Amino acid sequence: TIDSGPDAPTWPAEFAERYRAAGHWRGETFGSVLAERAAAHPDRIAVVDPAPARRVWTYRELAERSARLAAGFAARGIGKGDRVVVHLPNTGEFVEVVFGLFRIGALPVYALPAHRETEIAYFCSFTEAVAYVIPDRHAGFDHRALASKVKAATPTLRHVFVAGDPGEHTALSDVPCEPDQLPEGPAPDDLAFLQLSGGTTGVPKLIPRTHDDYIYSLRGSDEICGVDEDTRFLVVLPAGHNFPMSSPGWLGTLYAGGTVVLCPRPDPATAFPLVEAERVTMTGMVPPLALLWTEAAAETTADLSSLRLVLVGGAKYSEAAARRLEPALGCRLMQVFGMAEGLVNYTRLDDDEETVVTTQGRPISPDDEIRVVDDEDDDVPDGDFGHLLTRGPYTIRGYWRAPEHNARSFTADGFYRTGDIVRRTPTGHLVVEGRAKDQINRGGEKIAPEEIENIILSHPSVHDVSVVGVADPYLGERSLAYVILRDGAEPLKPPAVKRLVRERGVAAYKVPDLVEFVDAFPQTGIGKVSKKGLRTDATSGRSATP
Ligand code: J2J
Repeated sequence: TIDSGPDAPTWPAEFAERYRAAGHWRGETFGSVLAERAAAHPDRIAVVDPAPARRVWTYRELAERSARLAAGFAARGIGKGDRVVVHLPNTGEFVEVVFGLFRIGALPVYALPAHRETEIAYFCSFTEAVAYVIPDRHAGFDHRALASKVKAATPTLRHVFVAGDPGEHTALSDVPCEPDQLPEGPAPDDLAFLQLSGGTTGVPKLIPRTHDDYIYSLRGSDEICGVDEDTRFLVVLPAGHNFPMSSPGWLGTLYAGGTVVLCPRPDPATAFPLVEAERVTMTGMVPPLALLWTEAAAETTADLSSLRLVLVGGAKYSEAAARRLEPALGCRLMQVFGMAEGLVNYTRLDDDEETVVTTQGRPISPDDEIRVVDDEDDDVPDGDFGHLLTRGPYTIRGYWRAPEHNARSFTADGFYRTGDIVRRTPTGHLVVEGRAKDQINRGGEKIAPEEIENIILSHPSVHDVSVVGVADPYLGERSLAYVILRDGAEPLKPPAVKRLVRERGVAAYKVPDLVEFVDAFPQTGIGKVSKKGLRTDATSGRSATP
């Protein structure tokens, strides 16, 4: 193969030196952190997996079990820098497996439970993954059959490890072995894993995070949220998502020596009894879920009095909904505006109520650089809105193996173009006003319209298509596909368009909620489809076919 340079741009030496000198990057790795915690408090409970039968991992057990897995992975030829797609639900195996991979410097690639064949095949082939880790069945879906197909299509993929009944693959329980000859672990500035971007393009981009940078974001998040060894954090969102992983999330909780409780499903009927039984103190969720929890709290008989703090983020949380959360749940609210690329903003525990309900917080780090600019990249006057650009000690300098995309998504001096439109208050808090990127934020789940448009375009009756977000009182936005049929083509019905997307094997949340057939899209001056025009059209009360 041709050497096409490094997999991703990283921080220039003078920035790395500055971040080390400031004490942000402390030379820790996930392997060293777990070993230290296990030595300091071996018998404290690290992880609780409550369903179907309650299982617990002490810090000693988590360290021992992940070391045995690391040895087993190494014995199967998996080594430093190798990519492993991890597609597990919120179970103890997820935590063991990623710490096993961290220990040998192999890179987890975090798939979400909703992902299906199209996404998984792409992650495996694009990352040249050597292994894929799955449950046997989850939420009515048999992951082994999907794995067989993907394995047959991906030459690099040598192993499929299954938590549960392996079928034709390898049981995860057969992997562990004696960890007496573990290879040397990764360096602190090595990559730790690849996180998925929300995406604006036909396929999601991969986000390379290092031990140094991610651990700094955990330490900063822990400090802001007051996470310590008494924290019991409930993971209600999928554990592979950046928010429940790091803001402060399960990794932040483990960093602080607290207890992580894995919630199999996010609904109040599942989560509330767990809050009571495990005396959960903290959790994080997206706005639609926060609405559900707020409403359900009035009716529940579960004792939620252990809850101290609920973080809400991932999509815009309305001020009205934010005002109702604290009284309903009897705990503090913190808004969080973060991104898997890096920058995370939190309101603070000592912010007044107005700030907590009307802003999306301020950055973790004094070294997070924030610019709010116009279309020409010139700074707007303080307090005006504009595009948010950011650079800092835990914000990537480029996506993994995506040089052309990087040239567009980063400025020449290394600022990440978030695609968010924000305004900065005099206290430095950010208010998210909108979005310039072509993305739909469906209750925190991100959809790249281009990905869905490409699928719909493959239908012979379709001349053109544009997928846009439309306002939705519960989800914030849902997706609408405007379809222009070919002249004289066989007519299509909305369900057929939805089926086409579903049957392509993509996450269910990407299937258009609405489909409308039109003769033409609104045009802009330069003749391109105006997504903004479409959005206004769709939200102005014109009916769309559900
Ligand atoms: C409005 N938009 C928001 C908010 C994210 C913590 C919290 C969230 C994420 C996340 C994360 C928003 N109000 N409060 O990784 O660590 C939108 C923005 C942003 C994009 C990032 C974390 N919080 N958003 O949501 O990588 O558009 O990360 O750029 O999934 O979500 O999406 P993602």
